Amino acid sequence: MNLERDLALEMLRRMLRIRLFEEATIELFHAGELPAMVHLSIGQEAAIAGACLATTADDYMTGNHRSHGHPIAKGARLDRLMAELLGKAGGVCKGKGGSMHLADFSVGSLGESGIVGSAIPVAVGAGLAADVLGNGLVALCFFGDGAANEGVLHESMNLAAVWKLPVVFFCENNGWAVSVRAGELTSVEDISVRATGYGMPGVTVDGQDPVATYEAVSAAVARARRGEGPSLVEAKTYRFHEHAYGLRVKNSYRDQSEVDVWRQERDPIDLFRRRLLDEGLADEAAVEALDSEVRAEVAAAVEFARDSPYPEPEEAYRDLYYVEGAST
Ligand SMILES: Cc1ncc(C[n+]2csc(CCOP(=O)(O)OP(=O)(O)O)c2C)c(N)n1
Repeated sequence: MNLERDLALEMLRRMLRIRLFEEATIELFHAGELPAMVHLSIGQEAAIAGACLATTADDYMTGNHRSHGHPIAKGARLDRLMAELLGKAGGVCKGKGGSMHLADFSVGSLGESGIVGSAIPVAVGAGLAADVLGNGLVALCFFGDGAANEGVLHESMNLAAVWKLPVVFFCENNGWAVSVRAGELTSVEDISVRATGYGMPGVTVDGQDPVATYEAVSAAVARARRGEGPSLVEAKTYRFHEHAYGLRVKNSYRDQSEVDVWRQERDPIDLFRRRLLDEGLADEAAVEALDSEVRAEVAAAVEFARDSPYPEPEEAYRDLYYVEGAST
């Protein structure tokens, strides 16, 4: 692909936003300001940024417990996301969702979820809505290799294929489900081959390359918009931190040398920065300026989150699903 400078810089910007936003959450965690553990996407930024940039801000998107990268890459405001992590009223969900339950409808982000696999049928529902409304929108559905073994994914892929719904199933295969290696739980090497069983195209790409995920998702989005139905894209990637930062799972399940190789040789941001410089798409000054811009954006987001008040106690009773007269 002949990479254009603007798109390339936007890919780098969104990857940096995820990386620096999440590094700030680590600091907040250690300072005792973050009330819970967080599942970090550090290491997986290229997969997410490339996929989201292949959609428009109106297209729908659902995610999972590894939850910050998806709305960030979809274009959500960092300040309101950070406020949500701190449980503040200025957060995208008024401080009532927290890290694992981010949603920002203004950029098509329908929600993340701590229940593994639970947002997958939501994406299919969004695809059905787009089909019925004829609005031309597509639903991008993120899930992990662990979720790929949940029955709900298979039911969802089948239904989306039968009804030719505009859904892009996107598997972030980071090789591990908490402490279990993907190969111990999954019957195939490439999860994308499962697409054949549902009569849809499936492809595996390098998840450390945002251009690879952008191209694969662009093709899937184009097919979906033509009314030809869903696709499955698998990105092989790696999470650099423990399953959840602050959970203190013993890291003995994977060799430190494995982590070191990915961090040192397969860091998506390092690789892409080098590519931009090598291909003359940006010079050192442009790359450094982008880094400073995103650092300032993240610092402002932390300040906004700190300054935002906690929600009033009555907020706990608002935004609930309640049916008048239903038995309890
Ligand atoms: C239905 C359900 N089962 C189990 C869990 C516990 N759990 C949380 S994350 C996770 C692993 C998910 O692995 P994967 O889908 O590969 O995503 P990753 O964490 O690697 O990004 C499990 C089993 C859960 N939250 N929900």
